[in-house]
Amino acid sequence: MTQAQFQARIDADIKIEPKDWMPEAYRKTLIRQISQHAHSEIVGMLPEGNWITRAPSLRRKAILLAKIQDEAGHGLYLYSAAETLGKTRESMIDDLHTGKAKYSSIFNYPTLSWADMGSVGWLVDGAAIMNQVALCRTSYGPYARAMVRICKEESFHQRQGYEVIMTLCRGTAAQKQMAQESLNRWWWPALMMFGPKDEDSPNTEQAMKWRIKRFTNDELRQRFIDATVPQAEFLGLTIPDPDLKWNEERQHYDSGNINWEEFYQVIAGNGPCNTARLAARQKAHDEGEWVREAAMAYSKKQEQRNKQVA
Ligand code: FAQ
Repeated sequence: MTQAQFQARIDADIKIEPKDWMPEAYRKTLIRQISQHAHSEIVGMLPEGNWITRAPSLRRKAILLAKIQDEAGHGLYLYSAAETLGKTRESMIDDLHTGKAKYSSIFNYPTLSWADMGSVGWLVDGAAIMNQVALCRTSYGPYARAMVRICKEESFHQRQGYEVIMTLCRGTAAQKQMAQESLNRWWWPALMMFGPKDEDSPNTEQAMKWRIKRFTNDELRQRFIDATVPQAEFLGLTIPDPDLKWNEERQHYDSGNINWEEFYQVIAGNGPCNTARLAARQKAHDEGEWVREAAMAYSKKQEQRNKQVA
């Protein structure tokens, strides 16, 4: 197949499957994006994991545990999708541990109060879904199919986060203040999740041509702002952006400038929790070695048995 024939398939919205011919750059872009996405799901378990022992009731603890387990599942579907492109899971995980591969900037911020469990669900899962609903129509089949299932779970996550915040907003003045303080800290990092401005995004143009991305970073960020502002108003919370204003002509909210210096510092490894997150991942990986060995030994034994039967 030629590059032109490949592009024609993409333009006709025919999904690309693992054994199909694809340009090397398409394969590389997908491995980069899907593995980064998988790492984000796995590292993303840490900020919430920090609150399992301190959830305020048994019901909240059960919900939080289930949500965090869902994120582990998302990571596994995504690693599997990336493996279909020819990269092994071990090498992806190595890239994460050595700092070669990125994961979402958002997970380098600390979770300081119970309200942060609400903000992570409402804003972080909310931003993730805005991006991921679009990815259900991405051009690579295994990635698109993984996203369908992930989105179903993420929408439950978003709602449970909103419900945590709503409960706090209907509580005492101190609880409402806790929700506001949390929104103040998470709003801007949530907007950064969508990536750099379109004009500064090196990968967007080609990814749009290949229909890996269906919308640009700025388009999705705008959608998120437009969807979230009325939710904050309903809660009686104030979004920490004095420049936020409905623009009648554009039929969108205008918003203030993102601190891009902060974003680039965080993705360069200098965010508040980067070192702690990677150390926690590395420790979990080292301590899980015996589990991997046992699982491999078991599957080898099964293989031998199957051969004997055959
Ligand atoms: N953080 O040219 P672009 C979740 C990097 S899942 C870190 O615009 P692209 C679920 C980018 O990789 C959240 N790095 O790049 C959950 C590139 O660097 P590289 C994760 C970022 O790929 C919830 C460079 O900057 N979601 O939250 C970020 O076209 C709650 C230039 O950027 C996904 O991964 C960032 N925010 O667009 C779990 C969705 N933004 O690789 C637990 C899939 C950009 O060239 C709890 N990914 N960079 O060295 C995507 O849609 C895209 O990859 C973008 C970035 C939109 C993230």
